[in-house]
Formats: sequence, C-alpha cells, structure tokens
Amino acid sequence: MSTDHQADQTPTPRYKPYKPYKGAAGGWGALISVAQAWLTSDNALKNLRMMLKTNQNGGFDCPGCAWGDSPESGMVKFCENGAKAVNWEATKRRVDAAFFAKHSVSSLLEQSDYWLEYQGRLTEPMSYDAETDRYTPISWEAAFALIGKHLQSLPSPDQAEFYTSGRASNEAAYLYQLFVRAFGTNNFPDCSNMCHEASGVAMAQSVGVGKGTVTFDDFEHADAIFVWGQNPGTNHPRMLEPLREAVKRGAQVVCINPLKERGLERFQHPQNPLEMLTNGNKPTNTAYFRPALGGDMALLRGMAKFLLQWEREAQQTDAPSVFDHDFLNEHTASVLDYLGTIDDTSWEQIVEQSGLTLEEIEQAARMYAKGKNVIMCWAMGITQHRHSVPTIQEIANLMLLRGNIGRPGAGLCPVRGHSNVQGDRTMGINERPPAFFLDALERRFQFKVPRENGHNVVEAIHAMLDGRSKVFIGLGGNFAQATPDSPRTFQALSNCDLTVQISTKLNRSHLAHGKEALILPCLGRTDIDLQTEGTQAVTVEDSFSMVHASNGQLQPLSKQMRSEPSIIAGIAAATLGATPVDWNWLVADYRRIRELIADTIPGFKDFNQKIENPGGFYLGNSARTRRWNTPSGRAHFRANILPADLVHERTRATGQLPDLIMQSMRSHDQYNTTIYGLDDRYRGVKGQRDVLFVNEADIIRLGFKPGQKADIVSIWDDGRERRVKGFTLLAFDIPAGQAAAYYPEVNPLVPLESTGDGSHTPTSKFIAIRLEAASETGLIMARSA
Ligand SMILES: Nc1nc2c(c(=O)[nH]1)N[C@H]1C(S)=C(S)[C@@H](COP(=O)(O)OP(=O)(O)OC[C@H]3O[C@@H](n4cnc5c(=O)[nH]c(N)nc54)[C@H](O)[C@@H]3O)O[C@H]1N2
Ligand SMILES: Nc1nc2c(c(=O)[nH]1)N[C@H]1C(S)=C(S)[C@@H](COP(=O)(O)OP(=O)(O)OC[C@H]3O[C@@H](n4cnc5c(=O)[nH]c(N)nc54)[C@H](O)[C@@H]3O)O[C@H]1N2
Ligand SMILES: [Mo]
Repeated sequence: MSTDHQADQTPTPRYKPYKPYKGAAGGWGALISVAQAWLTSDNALKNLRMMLKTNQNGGFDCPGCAWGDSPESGMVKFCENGAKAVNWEATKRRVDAAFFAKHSVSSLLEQSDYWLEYQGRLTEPMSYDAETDRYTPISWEAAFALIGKHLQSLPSPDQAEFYTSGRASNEAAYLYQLFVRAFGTNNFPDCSNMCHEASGVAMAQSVGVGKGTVTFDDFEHADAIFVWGQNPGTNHPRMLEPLREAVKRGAQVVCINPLKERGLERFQHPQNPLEMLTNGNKPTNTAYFRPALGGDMALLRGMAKFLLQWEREAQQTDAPSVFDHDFLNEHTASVLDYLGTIDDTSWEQIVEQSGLTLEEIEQAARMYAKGKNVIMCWAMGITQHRHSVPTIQEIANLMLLRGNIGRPGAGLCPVRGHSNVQGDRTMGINERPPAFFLDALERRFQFKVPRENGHNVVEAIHAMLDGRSKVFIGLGGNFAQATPDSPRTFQALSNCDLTVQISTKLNRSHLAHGKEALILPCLGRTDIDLQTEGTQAVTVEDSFSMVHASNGQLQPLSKQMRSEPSIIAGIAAATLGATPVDWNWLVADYRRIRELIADTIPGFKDFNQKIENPGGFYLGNSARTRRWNTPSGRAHFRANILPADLVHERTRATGQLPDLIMQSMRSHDQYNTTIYGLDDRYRGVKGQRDVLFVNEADIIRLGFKPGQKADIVSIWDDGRERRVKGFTLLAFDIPAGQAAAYYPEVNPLVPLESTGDGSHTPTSKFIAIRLEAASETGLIMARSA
C-alpha cells in the first residue's frame, strides 16, 4: 500500500544500487523505448503509419505536449514521448460492458493507475449502480437526460463544477464554455489552475498578455536561452533540438534546475542516423545552476543586482550601458521603484535563499548580460510555488531591463503542458473571464452572461467538500489524481449527487464517484471524427500561439464513442433545449462552431479559411509588438520583495522542523497521471515509482540507509495526518536538504490550503516533509534522534 486511499499493485523489486544513465537523451535509448512500446502494442503497424502523419501534414496534432514546430520546416517531427502518447491512445484493447460486469468499483480501486489505463479505451456510456457497485450500460439519451435533470434541479447554477483538461480541442472548449455560461456559472476549474496559472497572472500584470511572446523561429536568433525549472528531455523532447542547435551556433544555453536532468546535459537526435551510429552526442547547455527549491526568485534578483551594479559602474566610466535606456523610457513604468527594491534586497538573503554562491550568481548574470537577444523559458519548477507569480515577474523584470521583449530572438516563453491547454484558455475556459470576452458573448448570443468569478480547482474542491457544489462534470483529465490532498479530493467527489467523466481511458476519477455517476467515452485526437455533415477537423493552439487543424486518422474502436463536441451538445440540449443556439445543428459541422469563435474571439476572423494553411496561423501577441495591454499602456516593473521565509508559516506553526523540502515531478514513463511504465530511464530508475530521491548524506543524517524504505509525512498545522507509506530512499545526486518524488503518488502530501499567492496553484514543488521508519514493511529501523 503506497497511500491510504489506494492500493498500488506496483511490484516492489529489491533495491539495486543507483546507476546513473550514461547515454545521451534521445538517441538509441529513445528508439529502443519506442520500439518496445510498439512491439508490445497490438496495433503497431497502424500506429507507425499514423505517427508519421502527426502534426503539420494533414494528420493529427500530437496529443503529447504543447511545444510547436517551425511551420516552414515541413518536416515531420516526432519524439519518443509523443510516440508513446499516440500509441497509448490508439490501443485496440477495450473497456466495455463485459469489463465492468467483471469488476466492481471496489475491486478496481485496488488496482494501480498503470493497470487501470492499460485496460484500454472506454467504448460505451456507463452509469454507476450503487446496488451492485458496478458500472452498467446506459444509452446516450438516458445519460444526457440524467445530467439535464440534475443540472435543472440545482437551486443555483453555481452548485455545479465544470472541469476541463488541456487536451480538449478549441471547438469542444468553446462549446463547453458557451453551454456552461448559458446555464449560468463561471465555475471552470481546469488543469491550467495546477499548471501555468502563475505565468498567466504574472505576465498579464507585467507585460499585458498572459502568453509567451516568442515563436519557434526566435530560437534560431537568440544568443542566450535560459531554461528555468523544466525537464524538456522528458516533457518537451522536441525542444532539445533547438537547444542543441543553439549551443552548436555558439549561443549560451543556461539551465537552472536542482537536478542534473539528462536531456539538458546531452542530446542525440533520434532522426539523425550518423550521430546515432557514432554514438556522438552534443551538449544541450553551456552552464548549469542548481538552486534551492523555490530559490529562483532570489537568483533572478541577484542577477538584477549585478546588472544594476554594472550599470552604475558603466555610467561612471562611460562604458556602454547595461540597461536599454531607450526601451525603459519609451516602454516601461515603475523602473525606479524596482531598482529601489533591488537595493533593498541584501546579498545575504539572495545567497541564502537561492542556494547558490555569489560567484555562481555573478556568472549567471554575466551570461545574461552578454546576450544581445535572450529567451527565457520556464515550466513547473517555477510555477508550482507559493511565490511563483513574483518569481515570474522577476523574470520579466530582468528581461525588461535590457529590452529583451518584443524583438526577434528574444522574449518570454512559458512552455505549456497539455497540447491544447493554451487554446482552451483562449476559448474562454476561465473562471475569471475578462469583461471584453463576456461582452462579446452577450452581444452575439443575447443572453445574460454570469459576471461573477467562478471556482478554480482548489475552490471547486472546497465547494464539493462543504456540500456547496453537487454536480461535477469533467471534460477529460483525472481530477481525483491530479489534484492535491488526495483523500480530501476523493471525499469531495464522493459528496456529489452526480459525477460525470468524459474520458478516453479508465482512471481513478471514475472510481471516486458521486451518488450517481456516468462515464462517457469520447474520441481522442487520433480517431476519425465523423458527424452528420462529414468527417470533422478540430483545431488546437500551441505554446507559440500557432493555431492549426488536427485530423484524426484511425477508425474509432466502437460506434458508441462520441466526439467531445457532440457529447457537450447532447448535455447542453438536454439541459437548455435549443437555446441560445441549436446545439445539434452546430456539431453536425464544426465549421459552424468556428464561425461563432470568429464572431466572438479576437484574432479568429476568417478562422475556417485560415486553417486551410497547413502550418495554421499565428494568433499574434501584443507584447511581441511592444503594445502593452496594461492600464498604463506600458510594461510594468513589479517591485516584489523576496519571501521572508520559503517555508510556510502554517508549517512553522507546528513547531516541527522539516527534514527535507520535496518537489513532485514526472518520470520519463508517464503523461501526468497516465503511467506508461515503471521506469525513469534518464534518472536510472527501473521498475518502481514509490521512490524518494535524496542526497546520500541526508539519508544518513536522518538515520536511514540508502535503499531502505520510509514513510513520508508532510508538515501542516491543521491536525490532519498526510502520509504515504513505504517509499524506497534512493541515494541521488540532488542538493542537500532537498528531495524529489513522483506525481501523483505523493499528491496526498500536498495540503489543499498550500497554494500560490495570486495563482491558487497547489505548491507541488515545495512540500515540507519528515521521514519516518516505514510503517508497513518488516524493515523498520530505529531512527536516530
Ligand atoms: N512525456 C510527458 N510530456 C509531458 C507531460 C508528461 O507528464 N509526460 N506533462 C505535460 C504537462 S501538463 C506539463 S505542465 C509539462 C511539465 O513539464 P515540466 O515542467 O518539465 O515537468 P516536471 O516533471 O514537473 O518538471 C519540473 C522540473 O523542474 C525542476 N524543478 C523543481 N522544482 C524546482 C525549483 O524550485 N526551481 C527550479 N529551477 N527547478 C525546479 C525539476 O527538477 C524538474 O526538472 O509537460 C507536458 N509534457
Ligand atoms: N503533485 C503534483 N500534482 C500535479 C502536477 C505536479 O507536477 N505535481 N502537475 C499538474 C499539472 S501541470 C497538470 S496539467 C495536471 C494534469 O491534470 P489532468 O489534465 O486532469 O490529468 P491527466 O493525467 O492529463 O488526464 C488523463 C486522463 O485524461 C483522459 N483523456 C486523455 N485524452 C483525452 C481526450 O482526448 N479527451 C478526453 N475527454 N479525455 C482524455 C484519460 O481518461 C486519462 O485518464 O496535474 C497537476 N497535478
Ligand atoms: Mo500541466
């Protein structure tokens, strides 16, 4: 048992001493891994053909990550983990009525996440029968009617939660938000709340737009690229190529990550035979800094402090300016406040909090100052902290000082996760929608749009826990496993009168059901989507704001599966009738949905024509052209102060000192809560996931031995015990005082109340923990005091 609420069938092999991975990222290892996935798949040949049709050649958009490719290259790009995602979705195995007749929900709860998804695609709508504790078949019409009945009988529309995961297409997302707003609420918790929310909030305040300001081509023109808190070798493999090209060209690639991630060190291109035959591999970085968890803001402030010092020296010696004064004068506000805050931040605090030496900070600052055009990329290592918003604003501050926003080869690049998470926001999946968007909806559809902010993920969990929300509908994703404080999230879902999961594969959220519950099987990106007017394309938006079409290629496993837009239309029609639009007419031909998008969302004029272009079209970005959508019309320096203490006061209030600060992260063999396998090749882990990466000296300091099992307990002042049991301690190359473990296994340790200021994102990269002797193994050893 790894956690209190779930039994994990993961085999626990005997501890083998940790052996680091010697190969480059990508390369033979990746090909072997893909080949294994294909050979063990029952659909191998078809999948191979399909894989070659991904992306910009009339095929489907890769359901992996949101990284974009150059629209001009025309080359089919794929990566190991994209191949895994496709293969996983395109299985022939099915989870049908016979499967559910065989397995009760309680027996399924005993299975691991890996086992649940491995059973195959969901192929028919199912409804929960409490008497037999089983899911049994239900017709689509009866399922829609049940949802309509529950929604209509709620005293207030705000008592329903409408979750979205970032794979939903633009068409599905637009229809969903239109339905939910016509129903009367802005309760749109979505995966973005746990992901890049802080980037959106921070950037909107700093530069007036919540999206990245660079496009793919900018990477070719940058002379320095900083990669903060991101593991592209696993999570955005196609990004390694531009990084390697940059190094080859002599640009600086600076990685800031406490772990030495393999992909950031070396990379072999899996499509370059010569490199692979010679086993040659190229470095992907020119410098690597390993800060304390949450220490990035201090490092950034330190870099800014060096710049300010050099700027003052330059002014006294007539040397060239370090700052871009023209840009500062013409385009920015509050720079003096910011410089004052830099002066007020002490070197002692910077060094202490960053976990780096003054020399390292100076080196990082020099690399930044040397770059004429600098790109800064970041991901979850930056966004899942309490002070993520100020940290990202510090990235923006540093970039503004040298005018690194709004010119070729330079800019801000939050690297998105899910393949269409950015598009979903553009389409209005937003619990705090901007007024201009609501106005446009109101004008176009003539109904009174709800104006009050709705619930984000954490607020939705609280509302369901307190009984304020009664219905949960999930458009994809795995809410029960992706969210923090797992036992409470389970309770929240179980409290509901109705839970509805629109999904491709079985997962734990289907087992955390309300009094009544539905599983609605939908088509995925790879499936051919046939509606009454013919085969349909959907559209998605990547991290660089490129919008393009995606066409499924595979015959769906069952006629009973429906597309996301058609399921939403069914629910909407059963709840609202044919108002404010004729839902079923709309989904007969998705071009009709795109017409509505064109009418109401800026940048989508002539949408249907524009997607005829195979590379899609660029949505544009105001900050990129130095137009600042802020109240003052300028880019804003944000004079945030460094946190006085990174450890939360509610942890301090317990009087217990943390043994370690832990981050939760992804292995190489997973896609979020989808577990493809139990290995983490680049980190040298095989056949296990219940592991805690810790520095050997820390293991010994805490009275354990490498390879021994321990319970992990997190520290928070609400009297709840948060514990996961029997994690193997791996002696690992990780900075002292830190630990790392896999998500979602450690989600029970993240307190629901521990969230980012201004972002409400669970602090999944900063969890104060203690280790205790394992409570459920024979290996209990006394702990030294
Ligand atoms: N194959 C695959 N691809 C994916 C996903 C997947 O699960 N599998 N998930 C998708 C999604 S939704 C997302 S959001 C992205 C996630 O992509 P990433 O953000 O790369 O995902 P994580 O595994 O959470 O990695 C976080 C990285 O940040 C580092 N880190 C942790 N804390 C800190 C810190 O305080 N400071 C710094 N500087 N670094 C820190 C960790 O060591 C790790 O290398 O990937 C997307 N792509
Ligand atoms: N501790 C910790 N927690 C985290 C994170 C972390 O780093 N640490 N990361 C957070 C992040 S960045 C994110 S984005 C969230 C992810 O949260 P989610 O997006 O909710 O989770 P996923 O695991 O991506 O969802 C997987 C499920 O989606 C369904 N699915 C797959 N494809 C489709 C499709 O095309 N359509 C539909 N309708 N369903 C589909 C399948 O049934 C599958 O089981 O987790 C967050 N949680
Ligand atoms: Mo994400």
